[in-house]
Amino acid sequence: MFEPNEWFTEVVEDEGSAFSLKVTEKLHEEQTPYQLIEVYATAGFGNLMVIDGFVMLTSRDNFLYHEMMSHPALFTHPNPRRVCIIGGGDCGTLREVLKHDGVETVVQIDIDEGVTLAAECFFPELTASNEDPRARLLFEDGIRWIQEAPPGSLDLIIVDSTDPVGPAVGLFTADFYADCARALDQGGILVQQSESPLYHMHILTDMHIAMRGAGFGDSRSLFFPQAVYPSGWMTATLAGKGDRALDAVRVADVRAKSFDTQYYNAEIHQAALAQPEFFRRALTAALQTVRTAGA
Ligand code: AG3
Repeated sequence: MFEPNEWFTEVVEDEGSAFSLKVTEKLHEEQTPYQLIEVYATAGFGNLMVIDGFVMLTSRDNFLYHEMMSHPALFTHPNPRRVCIIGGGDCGTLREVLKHDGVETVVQIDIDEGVTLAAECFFPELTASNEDPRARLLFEDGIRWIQEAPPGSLDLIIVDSTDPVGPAVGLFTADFYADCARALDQGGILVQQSESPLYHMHILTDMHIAMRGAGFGDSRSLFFPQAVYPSGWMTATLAGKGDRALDAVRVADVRAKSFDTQYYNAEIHQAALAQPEFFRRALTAALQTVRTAGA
């Protein structure tokens, strides 16, 4: 049973590490058909949402993740109009996407309506844009939705999921990326949360290999801090359909943007593209293996 003024801890057994937040109250607990959702009030980070024991977001620092999951891709694509978010039920990514005036439609497909209902209650600042007429919220299987999407019907697909365990496993597969590539128009971009470069290098290399194998011409990871996720360091990985390089940031448009951000700007975007040496080596070696095997 939960006692006030205890610590919520997410343990990463394999790495021998843990991250804790002091909690003052348990606000919500619900076992949905898909997962266990919990919400706590914390002493220093505002509200905390936890799914199946994993930290999803806090009021205090979710801006880092949600801005980096949305703006880099939106400011790389030359003219993103039709956007789809797979997962993202807390609506933080959706809010950032809707800040772009050029975006005409955003369909969000999260399998679990419980996440959005909890966000409406405990993170109302994230769901405040949900009534925007450009937004459509669906609660169904995002993998099937992408399979059924008309070819070339999207400019940007954002995969804002949990870790690759449970309902999200199918979102980290070559088959899913192939369906995304088909649903995207020429020049379309797929962006997916890709975990910690320090802890999950294998997830990152597998993801790049699978994205390229699915027909994406380029793939790039962006690095950013995220205090509340394992290791405190996070990545988002972009895959591009077509020839446009994914480091071609629309810098002038970022500088002229009509909305506020808390983290993202042109310098952050360009800096986030810089690859640490260990990452570059591991990725080069992994992609080399695939080329050799394919030759
Ligand atoms: N999506 C990323 C979850 C990864 C966190 N992993 C963990 N705590 N082990 C979160 C959804 C926010 N929109």
